[in-house]
Amino acid sequence: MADIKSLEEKFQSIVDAETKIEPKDWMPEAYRKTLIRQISQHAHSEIVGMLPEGNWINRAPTLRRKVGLLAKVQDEAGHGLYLYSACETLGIERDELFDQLHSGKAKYSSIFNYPTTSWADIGAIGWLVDGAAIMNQVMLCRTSYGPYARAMVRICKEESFHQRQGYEILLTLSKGSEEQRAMLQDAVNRWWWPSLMMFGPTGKESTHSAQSMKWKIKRKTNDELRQQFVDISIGQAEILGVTLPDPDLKYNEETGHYDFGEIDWEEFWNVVKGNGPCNKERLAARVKASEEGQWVRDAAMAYAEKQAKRKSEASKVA
Ligand code: BYC
Repeated sequence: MADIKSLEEKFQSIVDAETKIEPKDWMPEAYRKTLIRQISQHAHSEIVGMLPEGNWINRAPTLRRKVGLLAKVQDEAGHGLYLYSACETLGIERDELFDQLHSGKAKYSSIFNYPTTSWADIGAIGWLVDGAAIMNQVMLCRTSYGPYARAMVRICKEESFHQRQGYEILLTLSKGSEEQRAMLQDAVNRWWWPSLMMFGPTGKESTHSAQSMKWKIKRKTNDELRQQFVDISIGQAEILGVTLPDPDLKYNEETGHYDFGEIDWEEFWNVVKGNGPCNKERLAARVKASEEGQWVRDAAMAYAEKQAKRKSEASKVA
């Protein structure tokens, strides 16, 4: 027992000194579990996050828009793969992670359970959803676990391209016809609140925050990041000529930040628990893709085994 305590103290001093923790280093079991939970949820979010946008690839209004959207969705698949790889360094198999997603045991970001009903939604996802994601993920480039921090550096670079492609779609709509401006406003009205929910629960409801901050897995609280996101979005909304759907949004001279209205936490928890508008559809799509792709994985495994066998036979002969 005393040994564990001294190992934990040493671990904390390494974290406090801003030295990265690497896969083979000793780490508290709870640190490992927290990371597996967070990194796998993040990976699942990237993979499920391809679905709402994938819905618009063959309906993009121009070839340029289609190419941009295809590249973005492809990047998201890549992000999922870097994150699953980072997660595997903590001693869990990818199949187990997939099983957790497909059985509904693992969470993924609430935001991907909302439908994309118009082209403006693709712009709003880029501006607000990727904007919120970057706000949260920039701090993760400095997270204490080395493989996660390194994966996040590349992810953040790509996310900023995503955010700009979305904002540019909206900027174009903002200069368009009356119908296009109405479509833009409608998308912002629907995506604003769910984007604020992406940052997670407030205050003490955020059960993991205190420990994750101590371990420097998280560097800022959900509320700090949400506030930063609100502050930065106001000027961007003005440029687009849209209003944000919150009558309580007001600059507070004392705090130097924008006050905003109460988030509908009942809606948030409902979506997190699987009862959002698209939860069932999203999971069913992932399960179907996994089942239909089984033969590809089987063929790849059979090929790898054949190659390994040939190599070992060749080395016996030599
Ligand atoms: N949705 O103690 P808390 C993207 C859960 S992908 C669902 O604050 P934590 C993108 C939380 O898991 C964006 N569940 O937790 C991709 C916990 O439940 P469990 C995803 C949520 O982990 C494609 C409970 O609530 N980004 O960028 O300290 C296209 C208590 O919460 C949510 C990441 O995953 C939610 N929104 O903080 C476009 C970033 N929020 O696990 C864009 C990495 C909370 O105890 N993750 N919960 O059952 C994080 O930074 C943190 O995990 C969070 C939550 C800030 C999300």
